[in-house]
Amino acid sequence: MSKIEVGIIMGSQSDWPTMREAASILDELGVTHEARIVSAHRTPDRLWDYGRSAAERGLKVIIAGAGGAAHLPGMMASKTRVPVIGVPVQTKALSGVDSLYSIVQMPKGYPVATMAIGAAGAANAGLMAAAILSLSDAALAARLDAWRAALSASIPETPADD
Ligand code: RP5
Repeated sequence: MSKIEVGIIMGSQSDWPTMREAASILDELGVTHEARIVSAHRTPDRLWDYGRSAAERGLKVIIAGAGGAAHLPGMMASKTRVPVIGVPVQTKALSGVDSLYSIVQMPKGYPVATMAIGAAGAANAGLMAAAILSLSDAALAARLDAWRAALSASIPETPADD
């Protein structure tokens, strides 16, 4: 079995409909990944164990999604040098602005690469992870180039009437 390169973690089962956008992009691009529920508040020991073992397990990128008081991406970045991409999950109460603010404003020393709120952010997290891995994987770089070219080709030049 090939080694898992990307860890997708999220604070709750309720984050999965958003975070599976990242998983689906990684599937399309043939990047090995795993998905785990790891809550900063409800399962702090699981967070610690995941962060402590991430590098030695060979993970190259971690995508971390959370909503509300979204401390998971930042805490994970504090625990491992594996690059962390943060996805602010959209919330009902504050539309995900709370999640964004909780993730984006990290103190100097422990960066989190923060994406847009919601599904687009999760998909872009998958693409960003693939771009990072492409730096040392020519076959993946070619697949990512083809994915990007196909997206461009799918955009019509002129708008259509309904
Ligand atoms: C956060 O609280 C999770 O990341 C989730 O976005 C939010 C709500 O969680 P649930 O109450 O739906 O489990 O920790």
